[in-house]
Amino acid sequence: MDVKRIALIGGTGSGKTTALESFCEGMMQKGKKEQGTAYINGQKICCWSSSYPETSKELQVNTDGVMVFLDSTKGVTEDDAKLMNHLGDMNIPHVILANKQDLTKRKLDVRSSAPVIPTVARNTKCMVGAVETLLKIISPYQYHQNKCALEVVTIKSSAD
Ligand SMILES: Nc1nc2c(ncn2[C@@H]2O[C@H](COP(=O)(O)OP(=O)(O)OP(=O)(O)O)[C@@H](O)[C@H]2O)c(=O)[nH]1
Ligand SMILES: [Mg+2]
Repeated sequence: MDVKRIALIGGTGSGKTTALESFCEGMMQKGKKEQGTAYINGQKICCWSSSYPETSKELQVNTDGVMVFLDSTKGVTEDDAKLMNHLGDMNIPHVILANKQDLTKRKLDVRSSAPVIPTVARNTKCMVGAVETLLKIISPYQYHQNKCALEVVTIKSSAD
């Protein structure tokens, strides 16, 4: 089965672990490194989190998409800006999460053409919505196919 690999990257305390816990099952934790799996809209995803300073080498080989976590109470840091530039330059599909929106309504100065999504990490619905946006960017066709397949299953089971 096709599995999309998604990295959650951001500064320490930006909400990566909280987010993973809100929508992943089978979380594996090794010190600060963690990994989890989830099914979103019929798509299996494998997610892991990573704080700065991490090299971006791993990203290019293993990653289908990235969720950039910004702590809205802190604003955009130099590391955040560097990461967003890198993702843009390398054409790596990504979304930018302006997290902790329950604490501030501050508008972040994000210089990127990627979607900026306001989030609250422990809100599962909000996080699933953000993952769906990323899946649509990774492959709009596959996203649509998965959704259609799910609808068939739902219609079948409601007819039983
Ligand atoms: N109010 C609020 N608190 C949040 C939100 N996201 C995370 N937090 C809190 O912020 C703190 C840090 O969150 P973590 O999820 O541990 O952050 P992290 O990105 O995993 O941090 P590192 O593992 O150190 O890199 C915790 O106390 C969370 O409860 C949010 O959206 N709103
Ligand atoms: Mg963490």
